[in-house]
Amino acid sequence: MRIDILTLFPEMFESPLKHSILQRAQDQGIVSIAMANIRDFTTDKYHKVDDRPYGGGAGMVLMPVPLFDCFEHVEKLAPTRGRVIMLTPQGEPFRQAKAQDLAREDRLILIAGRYEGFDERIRLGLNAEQISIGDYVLNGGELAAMVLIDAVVRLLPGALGDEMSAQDESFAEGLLEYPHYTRPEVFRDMRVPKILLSGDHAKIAAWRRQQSLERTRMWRPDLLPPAHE
Ligand code: 9D3
Repeated sequence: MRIDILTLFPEMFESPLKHSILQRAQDQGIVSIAMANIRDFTTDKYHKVDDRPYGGGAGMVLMPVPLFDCFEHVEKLAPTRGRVIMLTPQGEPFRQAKAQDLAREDRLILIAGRYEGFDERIRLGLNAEQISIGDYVLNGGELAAMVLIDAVVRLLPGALGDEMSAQDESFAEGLLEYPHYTRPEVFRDMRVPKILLSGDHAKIAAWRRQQSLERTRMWRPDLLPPAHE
């Protein structure tokens, strides 16, 4: 997969992409990630990328011209356009199913904004999808783009060890995880549940399943199908 990111803050992406799974996936050629700085496509003396909104109001709006020039440059860097995604607060809420859907693409072009928003003609002219990562206010789209990349890249074949990819099915299934324990057997008067030491794998599986259901009902009832009556 190739991922291009259009941003005003390419440096924000450096550290997250340099660690752990994301670095290894790039080293192994599973994904290649490139940043393009929207400001590099300005032609005026002040490298201006934002301007005041027509009709008035607070805040500034990302101008369409440098963004389109940046996009047209980036588009040509690979043979296919893939999916074009703007990170915006009014986008579709990002979920695991969307991550799985995006992981099947061979290219993504992500656009991270700043200021009050994008000039509407950016979305219309690029026919871009919009994604939000949740109902809280960020300072820009960069961290949202990184969240999306993190969730998608770990789903690419080979990005994780095989042992973990199987485990993921359980989250894709929509339940919270059962509790985990490791050594020591007693820590500050808290014991590891006896069943986990029993060696009875069928009983352990049943206990974990029941724990998953109980925790989901307690902490994330919204994940369960609506109860009848
Ligand atoms: C007062 C209106 N605000 C909209 C909620 C303005 C506004 C706030 C924050 C406009 C842009 C932003 C910057 N946020 C993002 O670019 C963003 C975001 C987010 O804030 N929350 C969740 N997902 C995302 S994806 C991009």
